[in-house]
Amino acid sequence: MTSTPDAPAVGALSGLFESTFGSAPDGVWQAPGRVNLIGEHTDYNEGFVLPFAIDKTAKVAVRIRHDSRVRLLSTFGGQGLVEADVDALVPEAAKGWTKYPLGVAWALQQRGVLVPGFDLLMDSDVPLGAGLSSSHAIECAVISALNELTGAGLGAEDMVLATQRAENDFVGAPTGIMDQSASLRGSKGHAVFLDCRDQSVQLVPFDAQEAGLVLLVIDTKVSHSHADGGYASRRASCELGAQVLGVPALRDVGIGDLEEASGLLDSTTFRRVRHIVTENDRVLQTVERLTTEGPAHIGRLLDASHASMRDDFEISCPELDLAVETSRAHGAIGARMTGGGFGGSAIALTPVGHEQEVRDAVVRAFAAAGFTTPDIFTVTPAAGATRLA
Ligand code: GAF
Repeated sequence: MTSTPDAPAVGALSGLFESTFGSAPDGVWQAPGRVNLIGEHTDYNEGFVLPFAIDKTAKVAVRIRHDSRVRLLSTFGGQGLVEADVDALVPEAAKGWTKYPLGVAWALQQRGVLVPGFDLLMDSDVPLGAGLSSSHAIECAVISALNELTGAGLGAEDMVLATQRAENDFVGAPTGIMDQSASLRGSKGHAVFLDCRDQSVQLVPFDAQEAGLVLLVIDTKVSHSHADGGYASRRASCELGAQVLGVPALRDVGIGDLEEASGLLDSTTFRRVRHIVTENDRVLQTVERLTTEGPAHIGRLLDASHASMRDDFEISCPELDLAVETSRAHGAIGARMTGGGFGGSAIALTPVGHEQEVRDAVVRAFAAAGFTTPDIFTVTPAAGATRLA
């Protein structure tokens, strides 16, 4: 066994696996959730994103079986032991968290990988439904395990595509490739600048602390699901926009093309397109500023990104807007909702000296508005998926 800083957690998970399934796991893998610094809904438009992996992870202990049975247990979710037959997996039939590991097994099969039965125990401290990609963390931990244990030998790019297939065609959420890429390809101290057209990655140093800042995550507790209609309808608008404008994807529309586009598109589709086009530009500007000047110089871009999602893409909600506005009013240098929207979390880039003031003000504002008390914590870029034992 490899010795890791997570050794107690790994030991506990292995012990529970052994007492549940009768013998030790073949190994333990973990994969992180993510925060997206900027670049929202640009991934499925073949554009640019800048997420990073966080130090909240899903962990799976897995043992390959010699038959086709799958036995799944998690430390949360209250589903108890769930059984399935790996040779009879049916898209959209699985319930709760088990659809993610079963979806990964199914997606590997679709690529021709022979997946035997397996026993799997999962634990996770990525908050569920908080827009921090808890589902992709599970999928990335599972694919890391099954990729190794089946000898499939997929590289990171192919694991990203397989987990996307699991989400799109097994779970039923028409998501892009950002979250898996952050979880599988993240690196401590860096944001992952991903070109979603060719999956090329540049790791961009992001050290808020060095700049006297903290990045606060404000989990609004408004839970969301990308299998609901809002995400799919935004994606459909983008596809319509690209079709009318005669481009393969909105990535191919520049800021200079927007004036002409406004005459060709209905007003809602135009605003959706304008968000994607300007957001791609903001990602490129953020990378440039992080590289040349540092995190203290990206606040205005975060603010503009939020305004664009609120007004043009219309994926914010009153709780996210309140978190962003209150953070800004109490000293944050930039704030925006992060992730797919319709709930989940906001981020606020805040000078260390204002951290407590922002936290207190947001909690007070939520109470005054009658909203559920938010959960507020700091994040820093952490390592991507790895084998722990
Ligand atoms: C969700 C999706 F899973 C991502 O692919 C991405 O589209 C994001 O919403 C919005 O940027 O997290």
